[in-house]
Amino acid sequence: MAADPRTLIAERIKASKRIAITSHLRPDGDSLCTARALALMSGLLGQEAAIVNNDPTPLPFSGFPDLAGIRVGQIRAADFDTVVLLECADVSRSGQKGLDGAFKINIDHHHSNSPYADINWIDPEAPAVGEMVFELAGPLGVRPTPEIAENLYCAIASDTGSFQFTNTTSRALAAATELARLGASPNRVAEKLYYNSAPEKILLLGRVLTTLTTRAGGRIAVISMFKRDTEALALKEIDTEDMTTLARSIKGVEMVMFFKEMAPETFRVSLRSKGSTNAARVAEHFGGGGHIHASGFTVYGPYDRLIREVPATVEDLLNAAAGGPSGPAR
Ligand SMILES: [Mn+2]
Repeated sequence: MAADPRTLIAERIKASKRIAITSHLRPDGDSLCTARALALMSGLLGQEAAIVNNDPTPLPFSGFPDLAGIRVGQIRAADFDTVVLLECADVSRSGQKGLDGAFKINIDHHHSNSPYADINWIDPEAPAVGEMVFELAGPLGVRPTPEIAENLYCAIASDTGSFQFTNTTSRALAAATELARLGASPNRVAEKLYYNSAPEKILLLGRVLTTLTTRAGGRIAVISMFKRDTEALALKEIDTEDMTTLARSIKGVEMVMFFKEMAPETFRVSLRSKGSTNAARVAEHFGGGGHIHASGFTVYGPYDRLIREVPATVEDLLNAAAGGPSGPAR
């Protein structure tokens, strides 16, 4: 029987002096807060740990003082003994180019078909990579400080949508309980994650929600955002996920189509779906791609025409996938 990857990872980290931690392109709360927690844990062991991501930290995480030390750019492999990749199905997901000769540790809670690293720990049953790194505390011989615990809690809270998504398992809740015991404050994390918006963002949300229409008997919700809205509010960086979430909260909605004007007559369409409604298949029809519940594609032309034609095509695709116009199989 192969050795427990947690033991192997702990041994390698303890034997290292300088560790680089990176995560996937467009990093999320799970990968960012977990990277910070792991850096602090290895700091307790006396190591230098740097967090280096290819992409900048997005809102709301860019405002977290705890994550201010994250570097944006490329890892110089020669500067580190070990590179830890969080939630990267392959090296290219990290956007890091020079890692061929580096000793790599791959920690992921998504199915990954290429165990590309020197040590691979893939646990698709884990609710978040934050929960996995919490499991490393024992093998590493560190007791998480309140700051570490809060970062791990934040990772799990963010990846489970505040304990609402399907990955909200007893394992997620057990880790959250233990992390709260170690000093994480669920209220403080919720304030940072969800009660941290710029007023302009809420005004933009208002503008976007006035565009809401539904079709296919209420199964599809369509919202749009225009450049004039973001420009009028002088918003540089926009987090649109909760606009989608609000549209998706409508009873009976199975798919949200979000039209975002990128340039004149150029619209990026983000799709979010639930249940068996396949957003990836719809995106592929338009030359885009993604996952079953999150995908996107780009369309070109005048908005008035696109908003008539594209949702109608999507409705046809959903009906065809369901085997008829009566609705999808459950
Ligand atoms: Mn995750």
